[in-house]
Order: sequence, then C-alpha cells, then structure tokens
Amino acid sequence: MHKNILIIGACGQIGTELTFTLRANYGSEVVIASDIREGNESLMASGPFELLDATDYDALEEIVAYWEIDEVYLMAAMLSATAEKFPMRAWNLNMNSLFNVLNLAKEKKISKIFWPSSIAVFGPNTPRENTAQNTIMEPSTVYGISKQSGERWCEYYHNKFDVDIRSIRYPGLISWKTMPGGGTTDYAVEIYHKALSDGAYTCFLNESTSLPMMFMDDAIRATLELMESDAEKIKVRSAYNLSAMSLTPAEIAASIQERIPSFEMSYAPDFRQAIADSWPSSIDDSRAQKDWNWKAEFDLEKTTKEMLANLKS
Ligand code: AKB
Repeated sequence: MHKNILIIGACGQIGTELTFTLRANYGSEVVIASDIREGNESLMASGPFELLDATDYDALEEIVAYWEIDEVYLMAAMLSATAEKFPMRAWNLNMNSLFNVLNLAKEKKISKIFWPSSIAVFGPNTPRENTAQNTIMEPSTVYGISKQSGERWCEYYHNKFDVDIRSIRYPGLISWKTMPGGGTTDYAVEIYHKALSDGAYTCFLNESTSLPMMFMDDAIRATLELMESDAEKIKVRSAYNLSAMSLTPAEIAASIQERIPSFEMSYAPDFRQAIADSWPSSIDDSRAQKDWNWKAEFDLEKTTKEMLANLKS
C-alpha cells in the first residue's frame, strides 16, 4: 500500500534519527520531515521538509492534505527539565499537539499515529525496581503529568474512535547524531561529548542515580517494530514499558575511563536530581516482549564504544 509519513518534531534527538531511518527504509520522497525550526544540514538535505507549529491544527491539516499523509510520528514535546521552568507552555505544546493528531485520525484524515510517552509517567510512589507495565503512577513533574494524561487520551481515542495509536515509554536515550534538549537524562549524552572535548565532565545528577537508559539504535528499531506490527498484536494502547539497561553516572564514567583513562568526573546535582529521584531505576518490559517480540541489543559496553567512535569521527 502507498503510504506517506509525516514526522512532527523531526529536528529533535529522536526525530532526526527516525527521519533518516524511515527515509532509508521507505524512500526519501514519502517521508516528510517537519519542525518549528530547520534541522541540521544533513537532515535538511535528505528529503522534503515543512516548517510546522504542531499546536496549529489548520497548518497541520493543510500539510496532511497536501502530502496525502497516512501515518504521523508526533515527536515534538517539551522535556522534563525545561517543562519545570515553563509549565503552561509545556502543557500546551505536549497536549495540544497530541489532540491535533488524535483528532485528524478520528476524522479519518490519517490512519496511524506514533506518539512517544516516557518513564516520566511514573512518580515517587511507584515501585522503583523492575517497574511494572501497570502500577501506581502519580507523576510529580509537569512533563510526567502531560505524558500520563496523553496516555489516557490515546487509549480513550483508540477505544472510542478506533484510532490506531501506538506508543512507547522511552527511557533516557543515548545518541551521537543530535543532542537532546531539556531532559533530565541529557547528562548521559553530554558526558561523551565532554569526555572527548574537555577530558572532564561535571554531572548534574549524583553518582549513584540509577535510571533506565537505551542506545538510540535500539529505540528507533523498537519504534519501527511497534509501528510495523499487526494491529491485533498491539494490546496496550496507552504506552508500552521498554527497557535496555539501567545506568548510574558513575557507571557511564567508568566505562568511558576504560577507553579514556584520564577522563575526570565530578558531581554538582541541581534541580534535576529531584526529577530523577521520582523516576524508576529499572523497567519491566515483558509486555512489549510478549506482544511484539521486543529485545534490546545494546548494553553499556556497546553503547560507549559506538558513542566514542562516532563522536571522534
Ligand atoms: C527526559 O529526561 O525528560 C526524557 C525522558 C526520560 O523522557 N529524556
């Protein structure tokens, strides 16, 4: 079947890599990248691009009609650390952009949606170890509240209006092509850049803060595997738990030191420590394993090797 894909938020950390992979898999001309600003040179050169404010329903509807879009990946969002500074802006962006794509699907103008959720849907009362798919949530951050509400709305639109929405609760993502922006897990990317540029890094979380993390290649593969699965296999229409590894800043530092022995790590926890402390340290993703055969491939060793090799070159 002929399908055109729109990626909203294509210039961000996940959006950039998703755009490259979807273009490699399906062809550049059928994958339309969009964002509120232009992306890096290689992304802009790789295929069609539209400037789009994801909260503007009319502009979105026009682009969907013009490009005959069938599937939407909505990657635009304000992440946890920035959202604490701008709560209403975060709520408006994170929720209105989601309602816009859900309503397009309800009106049968698109047929499939991917929307990212996050480990931020969990909160301080959630069991922290091996956190289950269904458990106490009660998020205590602006971002987490928006993601948990979003999950409820996704499930509601699926049940009421038969909208084919699919979602993953991403852990912190480690990648080298594009920097993350405004998240609590951003340290796990910054550390590799600083190890190479300065030989030292001061981390904004304390050394023993254990958080779920994943290398970007695994996250992109999971996203596409979920989107390509038969609809009847997708039993969870809020969002799937997804896991690869649990890491502390000290563990990442030690793995860098195996390759760069002179690398120096120091710690100066700031307001992001409280956000991290409210999140799980490890995730039970058995539901994703069972429903669509999910399995992570990258551990810390492989991640560090890829990060340093690619950032060096
Ligand atoms: C963040 O730190 O805000 C994100 C997330 C875990 O969703 N990376």
